[in-house]
Amino acid sequence: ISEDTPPLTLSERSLAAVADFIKSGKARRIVVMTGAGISTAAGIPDFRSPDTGLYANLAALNLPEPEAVFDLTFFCENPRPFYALARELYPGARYRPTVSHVFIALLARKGLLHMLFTQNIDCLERAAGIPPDRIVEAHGSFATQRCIDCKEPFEEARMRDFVARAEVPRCERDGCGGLVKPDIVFFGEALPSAFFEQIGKAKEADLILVMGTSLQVHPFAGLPNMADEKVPRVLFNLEQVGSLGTQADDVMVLGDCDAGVRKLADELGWRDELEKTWREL
Ligand code: CNA
Repeated sequence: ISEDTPPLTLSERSLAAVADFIKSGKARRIVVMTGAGISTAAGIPDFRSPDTGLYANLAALNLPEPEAVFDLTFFCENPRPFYALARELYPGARYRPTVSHVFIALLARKGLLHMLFTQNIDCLERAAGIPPDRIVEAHGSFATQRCIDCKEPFEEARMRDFVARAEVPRCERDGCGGLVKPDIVFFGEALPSAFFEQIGKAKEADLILVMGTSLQVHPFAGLPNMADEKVPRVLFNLEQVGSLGTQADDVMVLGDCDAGVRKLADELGWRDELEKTWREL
């Protein structure tokens, strides 16, 4: 968008104007859309960042292409690469929510979070205290797992042991022996029904915050385009992504998302509360 195109809703394209919009009470249904970039500060690598992303570091696993690690057909033939990776991503005491997670929890605490759509499977949203009924885990999570053949659920404690040893668990139901897979969405699998049930929330947004995602995976990537064009959208990301930056009320906060969120918290007068909540988590 050219610099002289005036915004339709905000007073200007800046974080200060976004904060004014929230403080004025005009943003009561904030919808947040997140990806792996909000968890990198917790020590969990994303997929696509050059050098540090998981895809750049999968060479050792001899994959035909990096995405194969989340491909169901490939998993059935060779589940080992997935379980090598699962050890890195598995939720647990090892990882702590980031400032960005806690900012979303503050939105919920203040009654402003309409819905969080996350692509992450690390469960850090819940750990940050965001109420489960405000979270759509669009790509599932590591919270549950089952046999891919007979669908029998597999016990969590046993799963944790297998993942810690990077070993492949097999269904223990009599005579089955099928591969066990966490309920995260692989390429070629349908998204959880919650995604489709809640997708209307993205249309109802009066402010959209997109954080730490390359918006490469569909249908999630379409979410930021579902609200009216007059709805302000803020991107907190290292790089420009999707259609962000093409609408009159798009505010681009390029750089580290925790740093961007701290700036917004400053403008809102929430910074002390943000830091205190994060420290005490
Ligand atoms: P991605 O494709 O790896 O993109 C990450 C995006 O975040 C990129 O645009 C980066 O530039 C950006 N980014 C990285 N670090 C930061 C930072 N500190 N501040 C701001 N921006 C940053 O990941 P997506 O989530 O877009 O891709 C979807 C996949 C990734 C989902 O299916 C996830 O399940 C999967 N994934 C999840 C995790 C996790 O749960 N933490 C980790 C790795 C991959």
